[in-house]
Amino acid sequence: MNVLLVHPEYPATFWSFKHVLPFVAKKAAYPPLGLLTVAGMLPREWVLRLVDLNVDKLKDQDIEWADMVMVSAMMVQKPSVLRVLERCRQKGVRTAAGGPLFTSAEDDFKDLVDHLILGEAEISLPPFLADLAENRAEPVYRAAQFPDLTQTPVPRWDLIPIRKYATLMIQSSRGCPFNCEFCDITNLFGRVPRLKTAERLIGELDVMYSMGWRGNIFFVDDNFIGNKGQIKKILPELIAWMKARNYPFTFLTEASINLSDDEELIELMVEAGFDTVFIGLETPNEQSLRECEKSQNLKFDMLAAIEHLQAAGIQVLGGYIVGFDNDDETIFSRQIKFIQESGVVTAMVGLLNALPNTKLWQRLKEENRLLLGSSGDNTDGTINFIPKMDKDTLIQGYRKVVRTIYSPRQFYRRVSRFLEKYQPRRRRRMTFAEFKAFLRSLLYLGVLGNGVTQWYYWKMLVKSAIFHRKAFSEAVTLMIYGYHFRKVAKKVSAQRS
Ligand code: B12
Ligand code: SF4
Repeated sequence: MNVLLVHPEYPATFWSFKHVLPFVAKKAAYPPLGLLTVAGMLPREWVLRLVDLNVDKLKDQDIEWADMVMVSAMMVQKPSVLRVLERCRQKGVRTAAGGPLFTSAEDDFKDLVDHLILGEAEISLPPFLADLAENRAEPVYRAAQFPDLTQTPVPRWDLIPIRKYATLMIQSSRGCPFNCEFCDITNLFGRVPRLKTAERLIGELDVMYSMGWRGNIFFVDDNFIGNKGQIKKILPELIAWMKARNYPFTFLTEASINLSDDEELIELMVEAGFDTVFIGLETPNEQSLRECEKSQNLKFDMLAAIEHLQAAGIQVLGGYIVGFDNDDETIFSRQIKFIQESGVVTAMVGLLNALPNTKLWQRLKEENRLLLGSSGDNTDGTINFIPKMDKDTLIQGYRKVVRTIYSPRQFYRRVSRFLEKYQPRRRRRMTFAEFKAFLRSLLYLGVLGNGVTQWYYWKMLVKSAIFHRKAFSEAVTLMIYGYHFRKVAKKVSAQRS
C-alpha cells in the first residue's frame, strides 16, 4: 500500500517565522511531529512518503502514486487542508485525516474526508487499520481515552529532510493540570499530564543526534512542568546525556509560571540545556486573569518572576491576550508597559478568540455572543465573538499594541532590557548556519535595511559585542526575529476590521 502523508501549509503568521527562514537558509521553522509520529504507527510493509507543503510542493504525481493520502493539521492550516482534500477528491484518492483541526471541528470535514481518525492516534488508529485490512473501514474513529505515552512510537525522522528545518521537536508529555477558560488543551489532551520515560526520550534524542542534528530542539509539551515530580526525575538523565556529548542541542519548551519559584527545577532545566521557555503571561489585568481562570499567574509578581528566570539563564517568550470582558480601554497601554518592562522580546499578543468546545466557547454560546468559527490564528487581528468593549476600539487598540512593541525603537529597548537581565549559563556556540545568518543580517539589516532599522541594528551589535558578549548570538537572533515580527505586525495593522 502506498501512503502519502501530507502536512498542509501555514500562513505567514507570528509563529511561522517565515521572514526569518531566508536568513538561516531553512525552508520551515518546525517539522510535522504529529504526522511523523503517526507514520511510526503504520504497518511496516506500507510504503510511505511525506510531503510538507511548507518545504515542498505537492505534485499531481504524488497524489496519483498514493492509494491513500493522510493529512494532519491544526486550525490555522485549514485553507491549505481544503485545497489538498479537493485535489485528492478530483483524483479519486482515499483520504484519512487526524490532528487538532479535525478533532475540534469534526463536523466541518464529515463530507470532505473519507476517514476521520480523531483524538490521539495511539488509540484511534489501530481500529481503523484493522478495519481497513478487512475492507470495512468506517468514516469516523474517535479515541475515547487518553493513551499512556509509553505506547507512542519514535517519530519517523527518516521521512523528511531534517536539515530543511530550523528546529526539531520532541514531546515528553501531553496534558496540563490547569484549566484556563480559553484553552483547548484540556479538551484535547486532558488535565493529567502523561509522560514518556527518560529512557524513551533519550532514545529519541539519540536518533536525532545520530542523524547529525545539532542545534535547537523544541519540547512541544503543553506544559513541560505539568507534573513537576516526574520531570525532576527525568531531567538528571537528560543532563548526563547532554554532558557526555558536550551539549549538542539547546532546548526550548512551554511551561506555566510556577516554574519561577522552583529553584530545583530551574537549576535542573538550565543544566540540561534549556535556555528558552514560552509562558502564557496573558495580561497584567488581575480581573481578566480571574475571568479566564488563570489562577497560577495571580499568585506571582509576573515581572519579578520573568526577571528571575532571565537571571537564571532562561529567555522567556510570552503569550498575551487582549479582549477579555474585564478589559477596558486602558488595557492597551497597560499591556505595552507590561511587555516593555519585562524584557520579553518575543511577545505573542493575540486578540481573545474562542476555540471550539472550550469553556470560553460554551460560555459565549450561552450568552449568545458567539459569531463564527475561529481562524485558529490568535494573532491575525480577527475576533469570533461579540466583545464587551466596542469591537472597533478593541481591534484598533490591539493593532496599536502590536505596532508599538514591534516598532524598531521599542523592540531595541526590549532586547536591551533582556540582555541586561539575562545571565546565560553557557555561551551559545554559534553554529555554521547561525554564522551565515549573522552574515546575511549584516547585509539585509545592516546595509540594505531602512535608516531606522539600520541604526538600531548596528547599535545593538556594538552594544552586545561590548557589554553582552556571552549573549551576542542571542542578540543577533533577536534582531533577525525583529525583522519578521515587524512584517507580521505590518500585515496585522493593514488588515480591514
Ligand atoms: C508544537 C506546537 C506548535 C508549533 C508547530 C510546530 C509544527 N510544525 O507542528 C508552533 C509553535 C509553530 C505552533 C504554533 C501555533 N499553534 Co500550536 N501547538 C503545538 C503543540 C504544543 C504541540 C504539537 C505537536 O507537535 N504535538 C506532538 C504530536 C505528536 O501530537 P499531535 O500533532 O497532536 O498528533 C497526535 C494526534 O493529534 C494525532 N494526529 C495528528 N495528526 C494526525 C494525522 C492522522 C492521519 C492521524 C490518524 C492522527 C493524527 O495523532 C498524534 C499522536 O497521538 C500543540 C499542543 C499539543 N499538545 O498538540 C499546539 C497546538 C496544536 N497549537 C495550537 C495553536 C492554536 C497554535 C497557534 C495558532 C498559536 C498558538 N496558540 O500557539 C500557532 C499557529 C501556527 C502558525 N504557524 O501560525 C492549538 C491548535 C488548536 C486547534 N484545534 O487547531 C494547539 C492544540 C494548542 C493550543 N490549544 O493552543 N504550535
Ligand atoms: S496553563 Fe497553558 S496549556 Fe495549561 S490550560 Fe492554561 S493555557 Fe492551556
